Amino acid sequence: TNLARMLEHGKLGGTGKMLILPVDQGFEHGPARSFGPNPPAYDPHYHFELALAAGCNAYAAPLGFLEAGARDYAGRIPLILKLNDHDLLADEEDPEQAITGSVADALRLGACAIGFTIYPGSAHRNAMYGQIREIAEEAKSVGLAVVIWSYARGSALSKEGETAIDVIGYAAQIAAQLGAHIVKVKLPSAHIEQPAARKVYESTGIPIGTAAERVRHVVQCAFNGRRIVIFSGGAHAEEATFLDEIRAIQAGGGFGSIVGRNAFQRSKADALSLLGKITDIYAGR
Ligand code: FBP
Repeated sequence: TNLARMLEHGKLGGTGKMLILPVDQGFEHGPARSFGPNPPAYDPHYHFELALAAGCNAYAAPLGFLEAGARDYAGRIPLILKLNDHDLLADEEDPEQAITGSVADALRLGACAIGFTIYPGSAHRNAMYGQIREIAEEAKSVGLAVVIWSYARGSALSKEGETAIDVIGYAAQIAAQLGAHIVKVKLPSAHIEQPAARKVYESTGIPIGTAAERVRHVVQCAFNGRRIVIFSGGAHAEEATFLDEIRAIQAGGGFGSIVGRNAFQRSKADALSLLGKITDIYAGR
């Protein structure tokens, strides 16, 4: 029911596609880097208003931001409570996340889902897999949907490897196997990181030449479309470039996008215009 609430809400409601506003960057990247380009975004209420005005399916944020808007916005938009977070204050080759909220918090805030980041490729990945296994069991037992941010990074991977097609496909599979209803990954490049995988991609001719083909392959890796795969927006980009990525996700059978910086780092008018264009692409208009 909670998954349906998200799929039915907003301007994409009923299309099977999703557009989610995630605002955990204040924690993940720091407040000035995140909100400095558009200072009204320091205010947690700004993001609720933006998600509502854009007609997003859901708004995802850590505990503090959701609590700061709970009184004014409760029940107006499906919420995803991010239950773990990572900061950039210490330089580390193998990142891990701190648990920053609970399933009880998600219920208290009326959220539809919990969100959790894993870092396949980090030396700490197995601890994160164990944490989400336990948390997902608890979340599902009370009817909450599970959204996994599956971000490959860590000393096992090159920088290029973090978005390599084999690695993103693998990250999507791991999140699906960990029980995610919604899997969130980065848009993959044509790079292949692992030699063993390269052999298979080359010998079987898996089509990965275009961005749309790579999206299709990642969806295939997450149970052939039986799990919802959405793609992250990434750092602030030119509108034309960004919309080309959205068209590739749509053409490749992706389920939508989770767009943070490309939304709240623009003025509200520009963000609403961009999110409107994204919505039109996913709605097939
Ligand atoms: P963006 O659209 O801003 O990329 O947001 C998506 C997101 O997953 C955020 O939830 C998260 O804070 C951020 O990306 C992580 O990005 P990075 O790769 O820089 O850690």
